[in-house]
Amino acid sequence: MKTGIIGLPQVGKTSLFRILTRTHFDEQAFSNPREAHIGVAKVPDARLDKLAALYNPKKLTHTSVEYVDVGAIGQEALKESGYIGHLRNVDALIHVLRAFEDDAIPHVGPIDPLRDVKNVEFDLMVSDLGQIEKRLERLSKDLKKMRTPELEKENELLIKAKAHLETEKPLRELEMTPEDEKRIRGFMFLSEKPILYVLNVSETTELSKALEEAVTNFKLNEVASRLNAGATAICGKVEAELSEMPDEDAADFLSSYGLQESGLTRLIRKTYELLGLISFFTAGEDECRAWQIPAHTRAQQAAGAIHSDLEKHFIRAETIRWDQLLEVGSEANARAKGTLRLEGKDYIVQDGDVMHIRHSG
Ligand SMILES: Nc1nc2c(ncn2[C@@H]2O[C@H](COP(=O)(O)OP(=O)(O)OP(=O)(O)O)[C@@H](O)[C@H]2O)c(=O)[nH]1
Ligand SMILES: [Mg+2]
Repeated sequence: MKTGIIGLPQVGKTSLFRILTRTHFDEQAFSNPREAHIGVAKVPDARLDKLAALYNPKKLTHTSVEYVDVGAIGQEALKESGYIGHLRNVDALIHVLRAFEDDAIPHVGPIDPLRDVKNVEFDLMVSDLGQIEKRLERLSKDLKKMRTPELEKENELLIKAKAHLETEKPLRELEMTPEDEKRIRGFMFLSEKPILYVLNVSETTELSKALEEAVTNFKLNEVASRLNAGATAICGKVEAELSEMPDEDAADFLSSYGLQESGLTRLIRKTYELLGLISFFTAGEDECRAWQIPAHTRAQQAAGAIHSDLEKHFIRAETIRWDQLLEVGSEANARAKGTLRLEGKDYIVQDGDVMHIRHSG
């Protein structure tokens, strides 16, 4: 699962990418503005850390998400096949918005994140519209030669999508039947991808308050409440300093700003939600591990995330919520107390379940 980092020029996309993925490229790698940077971020999970404290495993494995940092967005960039190709391939978007004051870093006009949201959204929609028009032209030719039900349905769907875009609404706000969703997936439309608006705010002494109130203060509540959208705030400058510190110092540094966790942790967690992912755990002395699955996955498919054999030969999943397991101290105790559940293949796995898959063969 990949998340693309987009935004206007010089808003802090690459700085954010670097601290998210803790990648230390040499400057050379960043010299070509059209080159995409791809990196992986470990998904922090305090629940998994607590399980690890109980089991003291030889190995501890978190889940991860991939980020792609592309150059500044704009109608010109969106005409380049390399640029657009990178963006089409992501599953969700993070839109970084300039909200920090710094006269040394130029920005088009005054600081106005809501205006920037609208402008970039517009560019995404124009790009999708262009693609739809091309496909519709092709379809009208094909339909003259041969009318098949599938072509007609596609034609109908694209006409609907076009009308929707023409009212200046992104495709992520278009409600579709599951069949149409499947049909539209192949186009990888940009305005269809779930989006998280990230305000990059100035450093202040009362940063905790500033971050909490940023979405409201910069008037993003409305756009963030729309279908498949969300918003959060981060202070890139503070995060950059944090990422250079040893963990002990980081905790002190955070509390000096009145913060409990790094904005990065929050941002990665939000990305996870945006992608519609949840985690279940396997725990033991050898390894404690988080596994990522889409929300609403059945137990048998979830077992497949661990190994395809476990899915094939699935019998039952011994299941317990992570905090219940911590409370009783071991799976054996949980079994004795009756809190360890035996779930069948159709059980919908919940975020934070600890599972032990029983299988034949
Ligand atoms: N004051 C301040 N400056 C920042 C912040 N984040 C980034 N910058 C500065 O803004 C400039 C641009 O940062 P980048 O991270 O390269 O921005 P970008 O969005 O990747 O830029 P392009 O890829 O060129 O569009 C750099 O000089 C950064 O040091 C921030 O939170 N506060
Ligand atoms: Mg950049």
